[in-house]
Amino acid sequence: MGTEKILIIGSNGQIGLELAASLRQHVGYDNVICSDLRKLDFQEGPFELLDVLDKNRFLEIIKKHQITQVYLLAALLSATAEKNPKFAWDLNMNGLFHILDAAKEGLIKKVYWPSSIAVFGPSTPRANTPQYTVMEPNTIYGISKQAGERFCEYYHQKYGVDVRSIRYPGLIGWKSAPGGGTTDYAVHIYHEALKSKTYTSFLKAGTILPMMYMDDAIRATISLMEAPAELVKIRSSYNIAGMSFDPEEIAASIRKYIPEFTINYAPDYRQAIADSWPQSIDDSEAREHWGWKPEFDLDKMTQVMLENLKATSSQS
Ligand code: NAD
Ligand code: AKB
Repeated sequence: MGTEKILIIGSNGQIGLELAASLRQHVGYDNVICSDLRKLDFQEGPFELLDVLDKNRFLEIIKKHQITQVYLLAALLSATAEKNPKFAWDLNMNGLFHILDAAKEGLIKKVYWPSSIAVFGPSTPRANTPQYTVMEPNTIYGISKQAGERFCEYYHQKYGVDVRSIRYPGLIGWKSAPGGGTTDYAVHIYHEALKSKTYTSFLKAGTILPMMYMDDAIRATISLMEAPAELVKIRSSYNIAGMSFDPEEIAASIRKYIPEFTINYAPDYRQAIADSWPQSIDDSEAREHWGWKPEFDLDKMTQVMLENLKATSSQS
């Protein structure tokens, strides 16, 4: 990957901030260009303002920096997308088309685009959900991810585009604030555990969802992007798994470090979204094809999350 020039689109989000730091270590600081709708106060390194829906600006940036790879992270997540379905479809699909078309025209060599467990729906088997199964998503976010997967595979088969993708479960990290996702309760709970020792969950007790610590997700992403092309046998998107838990279990894990922590429940519209998703994921193909293996379980993640959030809040 030594001579690659990488553009991350949506680099200020939960994944982007961590991915940018890791990629800069892999390919060199100045070889990773971050881009987003706004510049952050603490933003360091090469950065461009970019709305991914502005195709001309995107083309200008890839030309200016001689970009070889694009990581497309700009999207509306599940909860936010339900509030504005038409815009969510526009952003999630047209952003992807701009990148895939540039790759089809030979302007960039490789594309990373994340899918989600949201591609599955209420008719999917919920336990140990296989790579290939019934997929009838009933959220606009899931529908856009499902369509995106089909287009990624189509562009690979018809035009030879080297596009790679992972169906992330709910991702949990301490470096950024929770976004507009249904699984984001599992990020927020750690912040509240430290701040007020109590948390009101918008998902009911017993709502088991697949989750993953951010470091594992970033490692999986870079490992898939660095894998030799012949090992990447799935060009829609790969299932990967880390852990599965419900709000009671994450609360119990937090109580190992903060014994007085309590959890309450006030389920809202996000409950229906969570109820349509799998509880656990079978990631055999990712393990077999490119050697995926998670490193974090729930308690290890809780320890790292609480330690780092505590250290960050004492600095501010
Ligand atoms: P996020 O909401 O934290 O970040 C998205 C970033 O995209 C933001 O910084 C936002 O400013 C930027 N953005 C929005 N519209 C844009 C536009 N028009 N042009 C340029 N930038 C724009 O999301 P995230 O959690 O970092 O997720 C990134 C990707 O990973 C998304 O495709 C999401 O669907 C996928 N994903 C995330 C998770 C998760 O748990 N975080 C799980 C599955 C899949
Ligand atoms: C969300 O909850 O929308 C995301 C996801 C699982 O795609 N975290």
